[in-house]
Amino acid sequence: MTQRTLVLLKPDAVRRGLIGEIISRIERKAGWTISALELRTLDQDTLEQHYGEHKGKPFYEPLVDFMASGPVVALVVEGERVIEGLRALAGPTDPIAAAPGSIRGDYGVIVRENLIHASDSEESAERELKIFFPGRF
Ligand code: IDP
Repeated sequence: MTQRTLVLLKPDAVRRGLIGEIISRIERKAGWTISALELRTLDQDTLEQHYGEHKGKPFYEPLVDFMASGPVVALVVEGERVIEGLRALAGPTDPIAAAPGSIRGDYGVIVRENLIHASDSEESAERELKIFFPGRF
C-alpha cells in the first residue's frame, strides 16, 4: 500500500540542528522516498488551515506562535504504509510518553515543541499535501 504523507520538522528541530538527524532516520527506512523538501517560514493563514481543528483549544495560540517562530522543513515522504510508519517513527504527541528510539522520545521534553509533524490518516495527508504543496500532489 503505497502512500504519501506530509512531514514538518518544526522550528525547534531546525533551531537545534536536528534536520539531518531526523531526515536520516526517515531515509533509512527501506523503500521510502522523499519526493519534496523545502525550508520555509509558515504564515498565519497556512497555520490556521493546517491546525484549524485545534482552534479554540487552550494550546492553539501558543502552538501557532511557536510554529511561526522560525523556519520549518516541509517534506513529502512516499512509500509503503508511510503514514502509519512516520507516526511510529515520530512517537506520541507527548515526548515524555514517547518511547526512546522514536524521534520525540529521543529529543523532546515539552508537548508543544515536539520536533515533528506527520499526517495522522490518509484524509489528513491528502488535505495537508494540498496546503503545503498545492498543485504538486
Ligand atoms: P500530533 O502532532 O501528535 O498529531 P495533535 O493532537 O494533532 O498531535 O496536536 C498538534 C500539535 O499541537 C502537537 O504536535 C503539539 O505540538 C501541540 N499540542 C497538542 N496538545 C498540546 C497540549 O496539550 N499542550 C501544548 N501543545 C499541544
